[in-house]
Amino acid sequence: MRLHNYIDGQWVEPQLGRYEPDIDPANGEVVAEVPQSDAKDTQRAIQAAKKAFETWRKVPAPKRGEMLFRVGELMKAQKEDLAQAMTREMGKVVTEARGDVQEGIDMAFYMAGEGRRSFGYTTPSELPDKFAMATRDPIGVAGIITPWNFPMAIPTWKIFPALVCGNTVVFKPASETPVLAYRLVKILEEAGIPSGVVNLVFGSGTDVGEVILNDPDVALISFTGSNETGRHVAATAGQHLKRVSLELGGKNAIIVLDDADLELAVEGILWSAFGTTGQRCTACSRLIVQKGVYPELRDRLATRIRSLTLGHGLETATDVGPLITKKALDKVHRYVVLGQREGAQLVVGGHAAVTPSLHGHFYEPTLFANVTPEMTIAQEEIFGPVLSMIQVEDLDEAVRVNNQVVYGLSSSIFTQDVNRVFQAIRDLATGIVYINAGTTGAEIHLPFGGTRGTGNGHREAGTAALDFFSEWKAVYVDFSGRLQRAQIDT
Ligand code: UN1
Repeated sequence: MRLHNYIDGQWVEPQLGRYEPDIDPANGEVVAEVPQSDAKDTQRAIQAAKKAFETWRKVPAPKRGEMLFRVGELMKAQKEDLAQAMTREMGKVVTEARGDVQEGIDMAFYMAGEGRRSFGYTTPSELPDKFAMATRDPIGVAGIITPWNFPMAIPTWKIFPALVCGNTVVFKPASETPVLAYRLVKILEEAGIPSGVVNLVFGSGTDVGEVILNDPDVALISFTGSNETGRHVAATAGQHLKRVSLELGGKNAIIVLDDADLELAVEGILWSAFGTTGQRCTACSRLIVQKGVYPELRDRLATRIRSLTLGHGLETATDVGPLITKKALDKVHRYVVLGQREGAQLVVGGHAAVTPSLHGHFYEPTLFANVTPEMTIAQEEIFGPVLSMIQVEDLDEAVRVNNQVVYGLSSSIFTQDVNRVFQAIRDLATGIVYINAGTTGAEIHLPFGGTRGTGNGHREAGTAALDFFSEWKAVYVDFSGRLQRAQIDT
């Protein structure tokens, strides 16, 4: 299958006519051919979005919402097919791929409803015969730059609120997951989104991303990806005073206290650490354990990890799929080698998985014990199936360890003690906190995002997304028929 860009309502070839293969990471098969666009393609898309903004911003928000409702219906009808295409394209097991698509469906229906809400507020004026209100205004062209690990959910978190707020979109998906981006834009087209309102440009960060960041006609940038790229995005877009939302990953921890339900904790840990092969921003990569349960938890985890089945995500027996690329696999292994060199104890895993039936980028789910909070494997985001166990005395120390990383996306605590639960909620310095559940599984109607190195203070999803994708306008209506001076005529 050869994919095309979508510019001003037309499916078009990249002007240089260059294509790259999109590869199934579990078996190396070519899934699609992807356009390699350049600055000209990108500028055309930006100009189409700029032109469409003038009409789209005046379409009543409930009508914009109705289109998203149709998008949700279409996604629902194609859910299984989209999920299978996702597994083929980026490797996550199909049960999780279904969840990824479902997250997009949820976002479509939620944002469809925002078409009839998008609440502003009225407030009394300090002067008589004067009315005051604050409303949400559309902003302009939104540059949407998304990662490969949630190829459906993350684009929808950005594109749907952008649209319901009245902005138009230039969408540059990750090079690793073009098919899902293509399918999403096909659905938007089928749902009746007018020409130019959503534009899709495939290509590299240097050829396409840079143009989006630097073009003065792009007003907003919403980016999810690595910390390093995020800094570059912020610095570049900052030069142009663009509004920028960054979501840059995590080093998320699960805390297990002595009184925890260990069986439940083990389930939560396995799901959070090895689900999506550890390639979630919200994945758990640190386990902070109170000393009383440390040995038992380590042993129970080791047994369960050994029984996880690696394989193609479309096979029903598979628990853990491949990593996205060979480069990702090499990076994971470098961290594992470093962990051992720094003195951590390798309990399970620690190698690329080599079995005759697996030709993809598979890595054994890996558990380290005797990790100290300062070790590199306990500080840096690995983005793979590697879990590090740190022992602590009590909750105070657990919270300190949790908070001493540069990231602040999600955290979790397993305990039965309500007092310690509320202390944890207050003191864990992350944007998302789970009680008696793992670190993954955020729902779309709550704010998603993190503190410190995870981003730049914005939140996605929920009504927080509207705050990013709209501009507040304060409106004063004086019906006194005379000049009334605020702060003067008191
Ligand atoms: C991500 O990894 O970037 O909470 C997003 C979760 C999912 C979203 C993860 N709902 O794990």
